[in-house]
Amino acid sequence: MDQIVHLATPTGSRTQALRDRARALLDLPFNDLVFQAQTVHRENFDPNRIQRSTLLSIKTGGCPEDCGYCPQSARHSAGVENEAMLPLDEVVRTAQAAKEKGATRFCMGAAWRGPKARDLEPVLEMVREVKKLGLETCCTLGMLKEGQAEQLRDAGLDYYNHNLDTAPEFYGEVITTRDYQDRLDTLERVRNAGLSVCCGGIVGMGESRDQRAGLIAQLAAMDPPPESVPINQLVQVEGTPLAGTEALPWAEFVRTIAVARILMPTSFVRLSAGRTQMHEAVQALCFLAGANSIFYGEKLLTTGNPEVARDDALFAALGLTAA
Ligand code: SAM
Ligand code: DTB
Ligand code: SF4
Repeated sequence: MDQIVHLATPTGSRTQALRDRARALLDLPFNDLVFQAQTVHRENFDPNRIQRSTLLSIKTGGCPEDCGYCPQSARHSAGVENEAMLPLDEVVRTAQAAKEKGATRFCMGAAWRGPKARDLEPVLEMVREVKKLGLETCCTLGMLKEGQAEQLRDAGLDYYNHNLDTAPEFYGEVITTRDYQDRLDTLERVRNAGLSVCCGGIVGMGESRDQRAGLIAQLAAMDPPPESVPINQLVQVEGTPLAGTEALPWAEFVRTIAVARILMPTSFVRLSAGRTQMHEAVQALCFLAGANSIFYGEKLLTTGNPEVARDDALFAALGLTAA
C-alpha cells in the first residue's frame, strides 16, 4: 500500500515557527530581503530562466461557491455568464497555439465546486490530448473526491492546482462555502496520487502582513512543499465583494514573493494574476526576488493578462529566457 502523506495542520508548531520566520523576513529592510531571496534563488535555479504556463478556462462561470474575489461565482454580479464546457477540439487548438508561442505547461480551469463523475470524463480526454502535444498538463477543477486524482493522473495529468488562497484565520472573511480543511484534504489526495502540486494564494484582499506570513507558512509547511507556488495579486472585478479593497503597495507584493522564495527554495514561485495592473519594473523586481514562472498568454481565466509581444519584449529587456 502507498504510504499516506499527511500535510501539516494549520496550527502545528512547525507551521507556527515558519510563520514567525516569514513574518521576520517580511519585516526586513527591502534590500536585505530581496538580496537574501536572490541568493537563495541562485543556489537552486538559473536566475535568468522563467517557466511559462498558459491558462484556459474550459468551463466558465455559474459557480455555486462564494469566493469573494472571483468573477465566476453565480452569487456575484460580475457579468461573467455561465457557459457550457468547451469542446475538445477547441481546447487542443488553444493548447497547440500556446505551445507554438513558447509555453511549456497548459492549465485547464473549471468554475466548479468540484467535478461530478460525468464532468470529469471530458476533462480526462482533454488531458490525454494536450499531453500528446508534448506539453505539461495542469488542471484546476475545485475539490476532488476519492479516486478522482488517480483518474486524472492515469490520463496523463502532471500538476493539479488548488490554492489555499490566504491565512487560515482570514479565510472565513473571503469564502464561506468550503473551509480550509476541505482544501487541505484535496491537496492531500493530489499528493497521495503522485501528482505534482500547484498551490498558492492571493494577496491584496485586505489581509494584514502577518496574514501574508500565515499564508506562506502554510504553503511551506506542506511536506513536501508544492512544486509550483502561484502568488496572485487580487484582480479587482466590479461586482465581486472584494472590488474596492485598498490596493496592496507594490513593495509588499515583492516582499511576499521574496519570502515565498526563501521558505520554499526549490519550488517554482509564479508571479501570477495581477501583472496587467503591475508596472514592468515591479515585475522585474519580482524576478529579482525569486519569481521564476508566469502565466503567459493574453487571458487568465476571465480577466486579461499582458500581451505575448509585451512579455517577449520584457524578457528581452531583462535578458530572460524561457525555461
Ligand atoms: N474553481 C476552482 C477552484 O476554486 O479551486 C478552480 C478555478 S479558481 C478560479 C482558481 C484560483 O484562481 C482561485 O483559487 C484563486 O486563487 C484564483 N483567482 C480567482 N479569481 C481571482 C482574482 N480575481 N484575482 C486573483 N486570483 C484569482
Ligand atoms: C492561480 O493561482 N491563478 C490562476 C490559476 N491559478 C488558475 C487564476 C487567476 C484567475 C484570475 C481571475 C480570472 O481571470 O478570472
Ligand atoms: Fe468557483 Fe473557483 Fe471562483 Fe471559487 S474561485 S467561485 S470555486 S470558480
